[in-house]
Amino acid sequence: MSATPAVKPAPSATRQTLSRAEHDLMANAIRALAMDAVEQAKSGHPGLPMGAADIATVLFTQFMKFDPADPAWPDRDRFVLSAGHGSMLIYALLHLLGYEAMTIDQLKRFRQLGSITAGHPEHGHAPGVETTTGPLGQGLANAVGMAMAERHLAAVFGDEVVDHKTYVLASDGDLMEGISQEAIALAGHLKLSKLVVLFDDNGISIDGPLSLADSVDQVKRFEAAGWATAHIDGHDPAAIAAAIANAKTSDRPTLIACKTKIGFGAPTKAGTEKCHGSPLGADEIKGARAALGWSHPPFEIPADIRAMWRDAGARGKSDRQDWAKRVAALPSDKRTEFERRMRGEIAREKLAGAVHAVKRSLAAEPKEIATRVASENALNTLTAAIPEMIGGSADLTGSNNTRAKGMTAFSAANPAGRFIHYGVREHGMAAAMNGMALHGGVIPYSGTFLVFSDYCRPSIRLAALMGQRVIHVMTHDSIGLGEDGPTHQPVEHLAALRAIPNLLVFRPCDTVETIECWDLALKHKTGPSVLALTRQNLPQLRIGHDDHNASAAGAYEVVPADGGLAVVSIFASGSEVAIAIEARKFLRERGVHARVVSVPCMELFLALPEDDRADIVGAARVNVAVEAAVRQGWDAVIGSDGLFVGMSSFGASAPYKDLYRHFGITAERIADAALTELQKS
Ligand SMILES: Cc1ncc(C[n+]2csc(CCOP(=O)(O)OP(=O)(O)O)c2C)c(N)n1
Repeated sequence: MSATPAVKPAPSATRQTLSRAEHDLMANAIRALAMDAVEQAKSGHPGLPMGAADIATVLFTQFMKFDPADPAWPDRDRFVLSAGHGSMLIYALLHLLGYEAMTIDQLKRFRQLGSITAGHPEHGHAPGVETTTGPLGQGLANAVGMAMAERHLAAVFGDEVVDHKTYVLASDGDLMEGISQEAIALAGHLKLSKLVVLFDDNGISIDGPLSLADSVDQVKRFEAAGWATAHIDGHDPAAIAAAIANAKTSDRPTLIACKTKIGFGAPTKAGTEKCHGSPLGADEIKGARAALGWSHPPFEIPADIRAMWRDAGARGKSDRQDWAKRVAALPSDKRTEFERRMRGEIAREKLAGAVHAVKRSLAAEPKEIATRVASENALNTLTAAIPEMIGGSADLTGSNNTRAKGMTAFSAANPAGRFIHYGVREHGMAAAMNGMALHGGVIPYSGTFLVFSDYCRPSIRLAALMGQRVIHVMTHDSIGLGEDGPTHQPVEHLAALRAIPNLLVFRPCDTVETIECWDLALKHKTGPSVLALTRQNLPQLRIGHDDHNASAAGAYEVVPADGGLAVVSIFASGSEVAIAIEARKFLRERGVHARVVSVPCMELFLALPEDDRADIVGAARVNVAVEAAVRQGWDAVIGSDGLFVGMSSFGASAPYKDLYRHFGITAERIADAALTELQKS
């Protein structure tokens, strides 16, 4: 054990003291429910819950602060089952502890359509499930974000109302995933002392013994990242309790490597990959019941064991009531602000005021700047009005313009800081942001280059699946970034992001659309957003003040056809809107009337009622779409017979104007393509 000296006494007043026999009965209840539910579902993972039952029993009976009567209590401790395949562990716990929604019937319907006991824990299904886990490593990285949010809010509102721990149960697979390195390095650097990772060190994965593929000394790895560590027998309740009690006094995050036997109790399969991910089978279950001394029928928990679990579930009630009194005793403006932030409700008038102010100044003084700079300008006003916005960047801060005026860096010494230097860790950043959003009280936004959305993608997908408001600022959004070349030039990324359900992908065309898109992203409470922004300067296309958010429709006519009905409609996003307007001029010189439709957000456009969409698309003889990216997705706007001017290969290294010419994304080319098509029809 290399934990640091105590800084605070470990609270023990509310601890449940159990004899070894009582502990075993409680842990075996988890084991029995796990093997029975997996057997009934004919699918699932009994090994982890059976192996980690002792750890979970100690944690929940002696340490976790929670109240089943109020699963969303803001000051509860968070428990993240990062190894989501072991979902029956958390479902069994929630049931036994008395979470009302987690009935025995739900356990009987494990992994069935419409049950809250999904194959892997899904946030929003069962109260008590803090985050959606399953993709290994994500839960651990989410937990880092939760612990960061806790530190920040404690610094802002005081630790009398924000003071909780984040516990993670992580498996070998979690720790083998690369994302874990980013997460633990960040947590160690930030000295997130209220984060405790319980490592289910069972040495088994799907293929067999870990020795097939891994020989990392995890304890040393965490130590190298600045963590306190301990190595214990994960079936010894006293050792588990001592290690957690010690972790609670650490000034650093703690890893507790718990040596366990996967499938503990299964007579022939325990300790092997055979119990990782399939039902044990009737004979093995019979043997396990005998070995564990559990003679009760499937899904039956004897009243005395249930009562012990319910006692554990009742422990937190008085803590919650005391906390509610402390919140009530806050000065009323602080309390109102705390409660508003924890509800995730933006102060609408303040947001409207900020957007109005930015638009007014743009109307007074139009600007020809890159949308990344327009975003920085917007952030200077928005972050002043919306204190829950927590920015950050995976390095590259000066390039993606995400640090607003006056934002200090978040650090161990300054947890009130609102700008997070994530380091070169896009994967860990995006996952931590999900954890922050799930924690509540903050709205995280990030910065990196659009091409590196690939490194954030797994977490963006999970944010979309969980319906979490996280906002990714992704700049250098096309070949328009120029000389850095094709490694840095996104081509397929807009299409790939647009393919993720419940994600809004914004690509504003100028300063005005940029503030409008920020407004929409902040109001999109039920999912993530990406703002794709340029490196190169763009003209301001919207002149004059208008409080109406034109971008909210996803697409709108930015320049109408003059002198008659449009025979050509040109649709474009971002930097290509100005080029489309130029093409319209060429066409007019040739006597062809064209209109230009800006498409800052395809998802919002596609969500409109059909008639509204038809109005925006119009009835021109030729539809052309222009975007410095691949065509995929645009057919939904222009039809499969529409023309597309964009990219069909990777980019190249050159000054950006040369690249636009080289790849034919020019006003002349758009006009020529439209004219050729008109001649055909
Ligand atoms: C990113 C990711 N890759 C692969 C999987 C599929 N998978 C589920 S569990 C697992 C490994 C199991 O080993 P371990 O994490 O040690 O869990 P245990 O066997 O101890 O239950 C894998 C590869 C996954 N869930 N997530």
